[in-house]
Amino acid sequence: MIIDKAEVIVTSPDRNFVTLKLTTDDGLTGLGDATLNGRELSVVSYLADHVVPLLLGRDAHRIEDAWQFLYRSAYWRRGPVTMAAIAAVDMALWDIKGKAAGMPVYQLLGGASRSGLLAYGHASGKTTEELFDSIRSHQEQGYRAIRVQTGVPGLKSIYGIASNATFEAMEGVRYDHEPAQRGALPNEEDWDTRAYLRHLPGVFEAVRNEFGPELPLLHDAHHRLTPIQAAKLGKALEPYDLFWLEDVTPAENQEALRHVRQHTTTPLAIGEIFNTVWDYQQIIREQLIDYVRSAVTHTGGISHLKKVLDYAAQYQIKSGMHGPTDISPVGMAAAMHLGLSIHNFGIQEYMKHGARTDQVFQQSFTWNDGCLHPGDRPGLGVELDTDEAGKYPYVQAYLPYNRLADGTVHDW
Ligand code: KDG
Ligand code: MG
Repeated sequence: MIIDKAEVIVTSPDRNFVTLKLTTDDGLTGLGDATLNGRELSVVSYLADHVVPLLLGRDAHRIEDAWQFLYRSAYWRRGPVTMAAIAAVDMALWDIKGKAAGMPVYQLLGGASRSGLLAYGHASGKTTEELFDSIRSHQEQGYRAIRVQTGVPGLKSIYGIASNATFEAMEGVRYDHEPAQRGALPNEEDWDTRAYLRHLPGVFEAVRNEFGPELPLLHDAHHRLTPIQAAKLGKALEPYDLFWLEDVTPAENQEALRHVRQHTTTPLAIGEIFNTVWDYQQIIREQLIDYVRSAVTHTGGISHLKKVLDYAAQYQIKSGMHGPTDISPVGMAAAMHLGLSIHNFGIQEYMKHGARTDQVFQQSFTWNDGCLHPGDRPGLGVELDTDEAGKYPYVQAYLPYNRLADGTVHDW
């Protein structure tokens, strides 16, 4: 089973996606997601210019060997671009192996450890009333776990709050998701940590009063706090029994989590911007987190993220794989196969893709009673309609960034 074709496909149905498609000499195809939100074309070049020539003629069965070869032979290790490129190759090879075996990938990973994957969605509102409506609407769509993001009085526009899209292609469409806004420059948003810390506990109190004690609630602080601010927030939210508090501090300083941990029993989740097991080494060993947030797409694929999660399992740390809309349906399928098979599954993030995206990527997953299942088609269960994909060329897009009132750039 020799790889004799490798194509890098860029499409922008509702947003930009980068997909690697491998074809073997016996006609099997495999897909891998290489989407890096706001920096997509750097991965396209990494794959097309440097990886595709190395793949042609290789044995498609040798997944681990391909991974080690791409990681070690580059000499320059780690980093989001490298690891997204390797992830795409890894996913595509698992997809091919599944098709060759006539089995869904989760069977190759050891079989199902559960019947479905509890998933959480993103509710948000500028005001408490809007937030309640958004929570109710998510419950109507079947979600049984909800991330809560709220506006903060005095701040115009902050991470995670739905608004009406301004770019032409999605005029009037409400998004609760992760907009790399189409345009030549990133949007500027504002931030004030003290205002946020004053406001947030009251919002969670109101949500608990309205929706009761059972509903799992999550919140994402999106890297914006110092360790002591994060500790204060974790403590203040303890009465509202969060499922997790995510990305409280900028993730690159692993030691910061030790300070947070010493002060609060609110469960902590981190890792959506991590790329390898090395980023987790200390926080897993010292049990400073409760959930691993990595996406298959950004952490070297199924093979590498499984190693991270197996390591985490020794410390009772569970998965909470990243699943915003910037993970393509291929990356989501990979997460579902991995999540279904491992023992230490925690929860899966799930934001629905747009209708055009669902036409480009034909998928086989199911959504029942708040749970995802990848389906039983051989491989990952996703096929790419290249004609549909071709209708939507790449559009330049950037994630927003933050400035404080005095003009200082702040974590977004
Ligand atoms: O591209 C950036 C998004 O993936 C990120 O902002 C999403 O924080 C995120 C989340 O928890 O889904
Ligand atoms: Mg996040």
